[in-house]
Amino acid sequence: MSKKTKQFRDLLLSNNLEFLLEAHNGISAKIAQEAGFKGLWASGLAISAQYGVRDSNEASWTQVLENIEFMSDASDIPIMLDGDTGYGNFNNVRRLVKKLEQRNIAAVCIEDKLYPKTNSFIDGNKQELAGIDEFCSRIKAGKDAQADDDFSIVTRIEAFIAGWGLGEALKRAEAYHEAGSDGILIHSARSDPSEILAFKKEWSETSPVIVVPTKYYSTPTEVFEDAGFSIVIWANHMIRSSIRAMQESAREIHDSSSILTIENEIASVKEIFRLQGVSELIEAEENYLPRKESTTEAIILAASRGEAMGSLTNHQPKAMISLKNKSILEHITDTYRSHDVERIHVVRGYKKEAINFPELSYFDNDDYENTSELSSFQKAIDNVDSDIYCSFGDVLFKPYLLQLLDESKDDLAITVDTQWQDSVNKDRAADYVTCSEPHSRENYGDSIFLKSIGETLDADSIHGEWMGIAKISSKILPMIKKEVDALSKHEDFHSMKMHHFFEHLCRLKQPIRIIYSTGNWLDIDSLEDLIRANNFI
Ligand code: SPV
Ligand code: MG
Repeated sequence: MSKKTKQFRDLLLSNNLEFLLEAHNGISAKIAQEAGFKGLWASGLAISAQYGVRDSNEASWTQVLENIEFMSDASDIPIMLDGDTGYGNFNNVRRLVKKLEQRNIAAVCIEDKLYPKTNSFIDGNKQELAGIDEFCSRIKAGKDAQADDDFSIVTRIEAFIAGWGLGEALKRAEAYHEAGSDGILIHSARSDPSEILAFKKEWSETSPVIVVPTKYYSTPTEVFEDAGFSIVIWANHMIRSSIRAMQESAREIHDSSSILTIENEIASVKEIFRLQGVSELIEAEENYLPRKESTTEAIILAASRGEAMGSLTNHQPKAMISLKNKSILEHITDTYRSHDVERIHVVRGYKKEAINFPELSYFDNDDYENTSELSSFQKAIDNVDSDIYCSFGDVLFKPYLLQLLDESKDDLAITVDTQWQDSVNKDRAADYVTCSEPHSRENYGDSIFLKSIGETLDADSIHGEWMGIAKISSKILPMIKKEVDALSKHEDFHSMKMHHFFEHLCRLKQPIRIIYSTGNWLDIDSLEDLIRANNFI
């Protein structure tokens, strides 16, 4: 893309009618660009309004400069600053031009009034015009100061605003043109375009002419096109639309003491992030920040079909069912990644070809139809040597449960939900546990261990339900592998689940640390669970 000064020059000199939209800060500049505008008008009125001050040079010129620096950084299209009178005499204009060039501003428009100016629509006919010669000195000094030949200085004639008429406007245009002005902005406060059309007719093609139809807004755009104007500036419509939107939202929130009714009427927080370019920062962090990679790897057991999901699993395993535009499996891997787990292994079985994310590694349990969880687990641990988290392809959970497991420092720890009676698994197979102590406020800080686990424990001995999430240290992995191997010789191995294995470890007196928690996980076994999961995410 060519430099912004050249882009603006091209707009000014193009044979078509071009358009600038007002913007008054970084985000409005970006929004205007995204709408398709090829250039921006950094309006003095709008910039002072967003600061909450009057368009009478109450905001200092360096405050304006700071603001348009954000606009320039937030957009790729050229900006013409409404530079008011140039903020003083020739000396101020040349310093302004230098500072604008440093900030990649393509053009400035200066108007032939005196500092401090006020907005042309406030008592226009009382406004004093600059002397022609003095104003020409501002133009000349600005042109001499610019380092880039393509930087443009547009001069704005206020003769109509001040009630001087066409003759004065033309006289001034001629003088400004002679002084080096790159184009004329002819301003009018009439509600019809008669003044600007009369000017254009006389001025003809001497230099490009820009108009600001704020007051003669009902004039069809073809009129400007047919008259041969260079640029139309829609000068204040972004600030006006945002004011209206903010007033309505503020009133609604105040009157209803709630934000519920406007939630869907306003931009989402995600949209703010998009406009701010948050995704670019996330990518940059990947590039620049040192990785705090966890050495713990994850194993997700996802071999089974999940018949209870009906036709949703005709062509894919349950773990691939979509929830809010992402598969259940991706939600789980996102959880691991948010906990900085880089290496994630998935044990596939049913319709394994449906799971093929390139960033995951896979072990296949091809005999998934005749085997159960422990066989899948075996397929994975035989190939892993680091600390591992283990969970299931149908269990969603919050990352903080991984943190709790990390804090335990035990070689084997599992998370247990104390509110097993409220669990969705209440009337179906669930992994109930009896522990060395039930959960209670009194035993906070105690190390509590598993005593027994199974689907058929007596209700009065149940202390909770295993959530399906475990952490195993690499220290005991050789023992774990050996014990799974030993069990695999057993004739019931094909039907063994993870709870059978943990029960086996309890018998061997291997401590299994219990991490009590409540909620924050969800087992997806039925269509109702799927609906619940939608809310969980
Ligand atoms: C501005 O947008 O600040 C302008 C145009 O100078 S006007 O408000 O019409 O004077
Ligand atoms: Mg202005």
